[in-house]
Amino acid sequence: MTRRLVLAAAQMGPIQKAEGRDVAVARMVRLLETAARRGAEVVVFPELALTTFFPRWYEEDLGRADHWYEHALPSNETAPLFEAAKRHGIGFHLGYAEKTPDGHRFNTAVYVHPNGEIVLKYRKVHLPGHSEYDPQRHVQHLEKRYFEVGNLGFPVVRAPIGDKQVNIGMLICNDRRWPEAWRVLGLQQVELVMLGYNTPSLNMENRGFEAHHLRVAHSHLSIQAGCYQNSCFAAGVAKAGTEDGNELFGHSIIVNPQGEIMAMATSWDDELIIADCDLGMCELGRRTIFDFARHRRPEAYGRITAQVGSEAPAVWTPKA
Ligand code: CDT
Repeated sequence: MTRRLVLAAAQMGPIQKAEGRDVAVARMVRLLETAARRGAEVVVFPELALTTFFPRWYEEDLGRADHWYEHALPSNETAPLFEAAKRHGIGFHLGYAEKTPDGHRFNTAVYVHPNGEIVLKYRKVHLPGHSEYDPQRHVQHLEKRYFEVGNLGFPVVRAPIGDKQVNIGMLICNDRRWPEAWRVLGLQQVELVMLGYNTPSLNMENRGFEAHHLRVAHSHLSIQAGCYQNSCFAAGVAKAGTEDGNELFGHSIIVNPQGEIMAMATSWDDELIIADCDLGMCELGRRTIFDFARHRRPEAYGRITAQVGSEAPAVWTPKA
């Protein structure tokens, strides 16, 4: 029997620093309602979808940043999203800043069943940027200040979406650039990777040239390779446009297990893209070129987990 999943990626336009969660949630409810009208069974929202991308703003005292975090889910402010999902019978993925009851801070994503239950939670592992104010940068990227490294690994769960069971996993933004993260999901037979991002159009490290047009290419390259090499679908969903003068590049995509882009956003605003995904497509790679059980050679991969930074290779010199 064909297992078809109608998958929606809800790109979001900018959210300004002064705008509250009510503005973001109202926009998300509209996107979710449109997704439901168009027959989607799940809708994927971006990383840190409820606020502006606040790690660009430095706060000396972490306590003064508390207002950027969710302390409970749902809350009064996010409840309308949960209610809309229930009303329309559609699951959703949400990225948000999490502050736990015992005071830990994570860059987190959840997949929520239409009944409001949290099916899967993931906390971002690869945190880019820096932890202290960097005077050399025009714009800060303080994820290492505001978040701890995720402590849940890369979980995959088999859970209902619409009327079928789907193997669901998640990555958050910078994670998409790390093949190790995709492979850990692939080793759990992931079929759908939900992936939100906020990526600036310019590399703000500002210590070397990076061609502007390659920023989007690298994002797509990473997601397409991850899907192909692990025989899965992904929804890569951006927060896009100009937040308080800082541009995020958008270009949200839905990708199939052949690494092909099935749908792509064309605006830098709130925009829904939808794809009809035949989950059976995950089988081809798994049975042939990426049949892990037959072809993987973990005995040769020791460095992947034994080492963090790269090491210089042995030097060859001619005998004569
Ligand atoms: N949010 C996030 O992870 N953004 C990064 C930007 C890195 S620039 C410090 C990304 O990899 O897209």
